[in-house]
Amino acid sequence: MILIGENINIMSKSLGPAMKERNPTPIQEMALAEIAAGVDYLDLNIGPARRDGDKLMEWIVNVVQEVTDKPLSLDTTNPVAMEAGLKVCKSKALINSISLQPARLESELPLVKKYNASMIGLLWGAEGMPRDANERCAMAVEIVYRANEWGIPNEDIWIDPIVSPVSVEINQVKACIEFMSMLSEIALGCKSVVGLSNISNGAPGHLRPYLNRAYLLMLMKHGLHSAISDAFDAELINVAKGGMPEISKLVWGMMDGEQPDFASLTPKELEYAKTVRVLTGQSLYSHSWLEI
Ligand code: THG
Repeated sequence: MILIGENINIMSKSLGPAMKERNPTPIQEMALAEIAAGVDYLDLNIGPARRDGDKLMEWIVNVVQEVTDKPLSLDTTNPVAMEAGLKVCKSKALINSISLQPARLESELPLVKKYNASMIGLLWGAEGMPRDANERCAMAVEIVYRANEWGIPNEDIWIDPIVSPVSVEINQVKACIEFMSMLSEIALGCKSVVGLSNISNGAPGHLRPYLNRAYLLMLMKHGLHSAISDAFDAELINVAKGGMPEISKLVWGMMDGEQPDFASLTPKELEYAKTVRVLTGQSLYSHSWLEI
């Protein structure tokens, strides 16, 4: 499992202002802390970056590269900012992301080729978000076809099915799992990636890690290749690296229809089992799901 640290983003209360003021220290400290926590890539999320986005992306890539040579995932919807980052990126960059909107494909697929980058193919189409696993499959086939037309090989395409919050739409939560089980057959050699923390968006902060960890394990059952995730949840990192085999056995068993005897589970197993019931739609999400 490849982990992409999500923590350098313009929405962050401390790093957003540092980006605007061009203050490198907090960003470099965050980069080093994420790496110490065990991530493989750093996501640099500067948002839509409408004004001076190219200057900001060039600056932040350079600032991070002063302290590390870890590979970078460049996260912006501004194609001019994207190219400015690609120009100065020393390692093979991951472009986060390219969606199926015709204008985005035309402006960004050439950049993948020109800079020999990898790309996240975001399953977001002209009509917005896919509604189920089948629409995700159709979109994945389409984006791979379009990328191949530009000479981009499958191993450089990381498909992102778009994770939605469990508090919003359980059917979409299930659809991403189902899609992940189909991906290897429809897009041979492609990789997969999710924005894992999306699953717990809207949940109280202290409860978010439980959702993130259990959903990661569920996606891993179907061979998830990588996740953009919080670098500072040590248990999540452990799970991602295969460190909790007894918990994976429990979770994967439940996904195959096993019904564990809750009375015989350890407190840790119970956390995961209750969360899996919510994420599979067997119990309804509420902020108190762990207490029930
Ligand atoms: N797919 C792809 N890229 C993505 C996403 C995706 N990039 C953005 C996002 N989704 C993944 N990154 C984050 C980054 C931060 C948070 C969630 C997802 C987050 N941050 C806290 C918050 O907003 O409450 C803390 C912010 C802070 O540091 O102050 O939740 O799906 N390809």
